[in-house]
Amino acid sequence: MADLTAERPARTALDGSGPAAARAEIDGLKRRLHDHLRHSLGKGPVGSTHLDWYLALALATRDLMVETWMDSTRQAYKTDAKRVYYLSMEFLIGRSLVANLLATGSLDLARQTLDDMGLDFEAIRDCEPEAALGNGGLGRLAACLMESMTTLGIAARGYGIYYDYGMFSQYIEGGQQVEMPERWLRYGNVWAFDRPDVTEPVRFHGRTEARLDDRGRPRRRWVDGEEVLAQAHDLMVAGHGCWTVNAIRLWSAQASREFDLRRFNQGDYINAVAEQSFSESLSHVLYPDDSTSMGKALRLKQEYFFVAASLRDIVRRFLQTHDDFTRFPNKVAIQLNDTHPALAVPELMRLLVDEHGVGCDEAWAICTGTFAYTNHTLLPEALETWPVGLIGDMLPRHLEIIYDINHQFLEGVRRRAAQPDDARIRRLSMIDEAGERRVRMAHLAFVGSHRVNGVAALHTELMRAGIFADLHRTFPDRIVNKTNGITPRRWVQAANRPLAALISRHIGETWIANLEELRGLLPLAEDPGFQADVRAVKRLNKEALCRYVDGRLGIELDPASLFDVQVKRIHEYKRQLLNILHVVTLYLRLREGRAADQPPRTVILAGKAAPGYHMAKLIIRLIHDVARVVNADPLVSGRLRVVFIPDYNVSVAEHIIPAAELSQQISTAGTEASGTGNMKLALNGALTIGTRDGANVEIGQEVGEENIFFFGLPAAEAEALRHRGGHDPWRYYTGDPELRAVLDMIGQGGFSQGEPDRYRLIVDSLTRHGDYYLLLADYADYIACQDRVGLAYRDSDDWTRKAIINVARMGRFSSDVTVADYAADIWGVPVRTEPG
Ligand code: 26W
Repeated sequence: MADLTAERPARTALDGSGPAAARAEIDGLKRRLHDHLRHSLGKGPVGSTHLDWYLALALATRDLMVETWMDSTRQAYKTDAKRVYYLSMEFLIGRSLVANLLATGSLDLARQTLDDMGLDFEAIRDCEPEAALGNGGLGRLAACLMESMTTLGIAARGYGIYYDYGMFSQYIEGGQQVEMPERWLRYGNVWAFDRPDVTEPVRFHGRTEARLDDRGRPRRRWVDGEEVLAQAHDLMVAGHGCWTVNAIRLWSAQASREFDLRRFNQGDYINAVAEQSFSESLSHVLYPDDSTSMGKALRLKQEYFFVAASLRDIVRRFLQTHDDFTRFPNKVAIQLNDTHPALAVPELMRLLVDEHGVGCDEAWAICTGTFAYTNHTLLPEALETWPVGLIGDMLPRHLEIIYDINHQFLEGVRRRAAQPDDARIRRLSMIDEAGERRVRMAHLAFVGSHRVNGVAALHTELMRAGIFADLHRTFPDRIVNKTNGITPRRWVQAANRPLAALISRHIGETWIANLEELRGLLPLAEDPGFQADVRAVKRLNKEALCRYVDGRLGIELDPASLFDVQVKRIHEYKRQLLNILHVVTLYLRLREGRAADQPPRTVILAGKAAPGYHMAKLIIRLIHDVARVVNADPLVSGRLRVVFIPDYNVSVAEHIIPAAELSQQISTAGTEASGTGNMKLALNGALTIGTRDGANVEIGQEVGEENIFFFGLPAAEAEALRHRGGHDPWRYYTGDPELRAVLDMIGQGGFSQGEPDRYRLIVDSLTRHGDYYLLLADYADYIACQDRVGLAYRDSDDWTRKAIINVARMGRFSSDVTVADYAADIWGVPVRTEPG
């Protein structure tokens, strides 16, 4: 068999121009590393650590990107290109070294140079702290889209917050999640250019007053209150081949000078310093919750903080080359990543009307021509609303503007309506008047945008029929679909080197920038030689994961067993619990000798629970208790293992995903907006067991029903069962002896000896409290489907054939495709189709 780890030549190095040229490149990089070690880090080679070498290599790589960055910026100015601004509270970037080495074509060179110096590339790579500035799907999507925008040559910029503490680290103690803060910036950040000279003042509180402008027209303005400074930090993002480099500009909070002086002059030095650090605490920490909108004032403050700084930056850049705002929507597109930046709508209105003297109607046309909004969730508890009182106190002028916009909007609806319909007006309003009055951020974002998109076809359909039904009737062309995607650079080329090399050997290398070319693998699906190579790649990746798990957890896994993987945030709607019900079912069957036809299986789970989400944390504990009992039972040894890999993040995902064979995407149909892990896993050759939810539906359409394992109620039926009553979980419990045995074992302490009630809450939530996510309704079909999976796995040629078809048909889930669609349909910007 061919050498599967062999790497293709790179653009800049070791390109076959002979051993002398290769030598010269290696020597060149060595010199640059030593140079950085000495002049940037103040160290000599003796006694330098892995971290020092990481920093030196990262700096040398950064040097390769800076020139392109300057070029890209100059080019955008020269052509006055329309710019795309992606506003997101979260950018879940992960590590950057390997991604940037690949983009600059210097990964092979770096490896060989370090080898040559007797240094361990992997150990050095792993010194990089994780840029975990996000919770999960939404933040990771932002990172993938930024990479693809850059690859496609779009003049794009991300805007967000430079949190001191990103996502917490998850430790497991006694089977339970413990959260620890992670100071990811403790060694500085090589990839960020800190810009103490680029600051924007951001005001909070104060009051509004009437005034006359220079032409005597009545205006309002926002005065007094307190100011915080937003300071810029620029993270470079390289596109594939490093033909374009863009930046993500993240803001940190600094106490303002004016604020300092006022307090210090009052003579209270100590308290003044204390207050200073209070205002700087604004950007300290990412809210680690993606399940509920908690309504904390600090969160609202963060939202306005980064929106206000970003918009000032955007407007200033626009005014450098334009004298008035008429062409603003032709030159600026602003994408709102969920409602978290929705205050951008009233803020841009305020800047235009109050500060730049634009008329209200014109300003509104500019706003709606500029903004577009992406919705990422249908879960009612995750939809943001903020109390009117809180906004009025923190942002008094914005509340006035929101009321004005809402008034105009509802008046328009009334005028156009054949007959008045107060209930409809109440449903459309940006203000929820039931109980404490609250601003509905989704309505604000929707009305202020010219396009609103869902992130998978089913999700978009459900938006039109459900939460946005009334708005959709009012603006029938506004909601569009933009199915999510993932960047093949990080998720195959970097994470799965052996698979990338194998693919390139057969169809050349251009698939990396044009993922649809993977279809070229289809004829090979039947080829026994290729099947053997694909299997060998998977085996290699599984063995690597075994070493990783053994190294981190001291648990030995069997690389010959079926690697069954569910990795994502822990949430009831994602139904990790259903997975566990299957594990326990299989366990009981194995103990009773009733699963002889099933292959050995390793069930791998990973994911974080929001710190305040009790049920999710209890599920993590149950996973550990089940793992402990199952893994220790000699009766099932060699047949079933369960492992929870702690602290799931982008880097951990890069270890797990290439080794997965079965991808579990089992959310209750109608609850997962899209999912992107489903795409990563299928693209790496895992088969999916899933519900007809989110992008699973489209994955099924692409790979064909015979190459995916669907089960469970479809969204319409799930919805009908749930909301029109009729779901009687008790009936399933009493009617299915196997299910009953499983639930009894969990509920009566079978996995929690000494504390039989530990999982009472879980079992009761299913059997007695309505089983909101319909686990029991889907259980029997899920188990039957898992049985089919097990049998299918035993025919390893056919399984591999299916896996190849999955890989070959995943092209449309490249984030390049997603971005090209946003560019054409929402932003109105051209994309590059050829490199360079
Ligand atoms: C306000 C608290 C909060 C914070 C974040 C609520 C909800 C969120 C996000 C919308 C949760 C999220 O990450 N959604 C995920 O977005 C992905 C990218 O579009 C989708 O693939 C996932 O299906 C969706 O759950």
